[in-house]
Amino acid sequence: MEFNTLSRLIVISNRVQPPGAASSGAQGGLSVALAAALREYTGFWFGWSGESTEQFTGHINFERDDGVTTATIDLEDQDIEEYYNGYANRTLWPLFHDRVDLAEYERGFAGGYQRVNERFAETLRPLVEPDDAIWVQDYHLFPLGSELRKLGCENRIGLFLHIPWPARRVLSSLPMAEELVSTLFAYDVIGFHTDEWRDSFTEYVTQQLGAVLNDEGDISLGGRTIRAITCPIGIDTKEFVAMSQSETAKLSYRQMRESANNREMIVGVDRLDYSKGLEERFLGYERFLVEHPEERKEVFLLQIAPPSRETVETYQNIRTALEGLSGRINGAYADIDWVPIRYVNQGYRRDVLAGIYRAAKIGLVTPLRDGMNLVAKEYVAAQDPEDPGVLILSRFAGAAIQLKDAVLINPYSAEEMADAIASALRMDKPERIRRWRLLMDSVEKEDVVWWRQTFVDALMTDDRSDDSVDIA
Ligand code: ADQ
Repeated sequence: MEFNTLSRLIVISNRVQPPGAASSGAQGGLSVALAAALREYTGFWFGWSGESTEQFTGHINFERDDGVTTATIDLEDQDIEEYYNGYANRTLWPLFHDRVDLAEYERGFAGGYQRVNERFAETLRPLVEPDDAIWVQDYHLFPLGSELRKLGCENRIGLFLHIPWPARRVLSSLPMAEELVSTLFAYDVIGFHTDEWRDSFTEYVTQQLGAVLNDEGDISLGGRTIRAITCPIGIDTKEFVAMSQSETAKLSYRQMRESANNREMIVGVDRLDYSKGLEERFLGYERFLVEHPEERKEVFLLQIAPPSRETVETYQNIRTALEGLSGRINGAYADIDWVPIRYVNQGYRRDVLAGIYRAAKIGLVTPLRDGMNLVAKEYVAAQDPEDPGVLILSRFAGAAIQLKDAVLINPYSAEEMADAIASALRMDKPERIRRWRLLMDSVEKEDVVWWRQTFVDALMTDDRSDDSVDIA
């Protein structure tokens, strides 16, 4: 069955941020990408406002901003604590990034997570029309599809997971993991950034839940059949390239180059998060300084890391650790006219960021585990085609699958990182241009518009037999 006309697209994510604010500060990759995707369709973007209320009322606040309609609800403090700070950020996020040691298992978190998903479903349900396609985003809302089905929603419903899917053994440490994952069979399509995450999901549901994988690649369990697809997210490349040529970007480029004082700049831009490998990055850079004393004053690292999830203790710990580490490295190697690491904890406008990327000889993107990583793509898009910089990228970022022509490294190895920095600094212009062209081809071809279209096409195409789509 083909659905040729899409009446409306309803996107649902944990947090809805006014798209107009996207240019102004530290937006997560998801909100930047969704605002761009939503401008193309009628429909709306539903989710939490980020505000708290004394008692949940289900009141929806509609707004129209920068071509996108948003519909937001406020949550109670207890919801925020258990669902967002708790289950999403202290249980699922660390677990799905292979940090079983940091994952906290509290029944209260799981209860709050379920309650908020029910609240989302009950509030949203009256707004859904029969022809709407519903696109749920990320790990905060795994049970939402199943809650909507319980309320009689027969629409096409898809889920996109922005973070990795963990190995079966890792996921098995989560209490009630099987029940949680079973609810995903309420969706029609589930999207992942890479084949690795998709295959890991398929392995879990077939080996652990007894789901059946058929010849077409669809997966059946309990009378429901779903399709798991690989659909890597991209950036709004055209917009980012235009932004990197804007007056603001040119000014920030000039200011950076002046303040660099003829030194080469290495740049890192990440939310302050343990998955981004910032400690390992600082240690790899220190190793470079130790092994190449002659280059010390020729280069510096600018690390931009705005704080995120500050109410969660592990995030406070990583901040303290990085302050200590950058302080120690600067204390050990700085001179009166040179500081090896400039470490700043602020968000910047995206056009300012574009100018900073362009001024950097090296983009250093070294997560220990990352669903995709949009910073790597932004760095590529911001480069001067005549004289581009070099992207050093962790093998453990989903982006490494598409960006094979970056200098790929193992971020756990300080030696490998030091060698990569040294070779990137020495790389001649023809080789930089050759690599950059290949990277840019990928960033241009598989951009955010392509991502949205690929997912929505898969969501709207139903070629399964009729009896398999019955709602269980
Ligand atoms: P994030 O973990 O937030 O996203 P990422 O993909 O790198 O990671 O996106 C971060 C975004 O925030 C980028 O657009 C970047 O420009 C912006 N940003 C970071 N620091 C900033 C600063 N100081 N000022 C302004 N902007 C800043 C999650 C997953 C990723 C996945 C995305 C999208 O963890 O793996 O790529 O969703 O699916």
